[in-house]
Amino acid sequence: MRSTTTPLYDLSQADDAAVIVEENLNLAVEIDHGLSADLKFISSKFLYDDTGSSIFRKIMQMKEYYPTACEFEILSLQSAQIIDSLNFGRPFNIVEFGAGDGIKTRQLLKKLLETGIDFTYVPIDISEQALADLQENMIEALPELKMKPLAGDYFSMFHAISDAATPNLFLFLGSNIGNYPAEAASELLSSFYAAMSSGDKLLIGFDLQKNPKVIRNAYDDPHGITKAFNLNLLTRINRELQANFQVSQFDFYCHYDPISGEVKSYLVSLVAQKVWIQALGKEFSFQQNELIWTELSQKYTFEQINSLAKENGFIVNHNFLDCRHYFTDSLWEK
Ligand code: AVI
Repeated sequence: MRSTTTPLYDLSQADDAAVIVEENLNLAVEIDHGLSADLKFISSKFLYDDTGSSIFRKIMQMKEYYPTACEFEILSLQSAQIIDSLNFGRPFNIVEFGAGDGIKTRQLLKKLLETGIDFTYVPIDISEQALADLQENMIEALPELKMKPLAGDYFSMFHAISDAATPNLFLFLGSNIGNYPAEAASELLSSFYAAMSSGDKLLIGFDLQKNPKVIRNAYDDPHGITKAFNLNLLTRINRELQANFQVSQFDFYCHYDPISGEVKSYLVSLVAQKVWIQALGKEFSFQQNELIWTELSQKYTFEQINSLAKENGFIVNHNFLDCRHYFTDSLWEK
């Protein structure tokens, strides 16, 4: 029901909003923008609150969601070859963007420790909690690992790591790049490039185009886990922005287009409805069957990977592949 009290965030008076937790202000501004658009959207970065992160861990365990198993295989079976290709010849940093639970990365780190190479692991994540959990797990599994976790968003972390004296291997795994629309993906890659020194490397995960049914099943999963992952966005907005989305009045739809390589995920309004967001002091109308676009998961060809590297100034050293050739961890050099 519509409330008559004042909104928590008057976005026209953004300076007065300084007391608001910055993260919630970002959420408020972006939700306002996305739900006011002709084709409504919510950025996929908001999928990862604590509940969303835990649902995502379940997604990664589903047999239909092959990217995790493929990348785990690459990092388990080919870590020696990856290490050989680094060739830094002196101590270096492994800087991981969006480290998550670090289970896949651990395979590479373990091998490096076994070979006695001197390196420091620098995981970067926006969530302090995720970093604390990661640190605890890593210390337990690899007690001798040198680790310097950094909490913050990628862009604000670049200055903290640009120490030209120590070579860096950047890790951007899990096909996270696929969640960025083309222009934003290029912008991120060029920021990586700018933060790197000549000879630094980037190991970046790309999900490859393959039989469309395999891709469709990974997202339109029969367990409803990906649906829950998407619906949780509405629960999050209800909680953090004091909204009254009736979650049961929304469904999930996703679609893979093998021509463009895009998986697009949506929430679907099952009925004509109005939703009040108290933090914005605004009501939003949804028509029956109206969509909210929630995520892009781009699938790539090798030609696209090579041109992305080239356009952003990188040289492709090697594409490490899983046995089914579903996924590649591509090693790039500045
Ligand atoms: C994190 N990211 C690469 C995943 C993907 O495949 O786009 C997130 C995800 N969404 C639904 N399933 C998994």
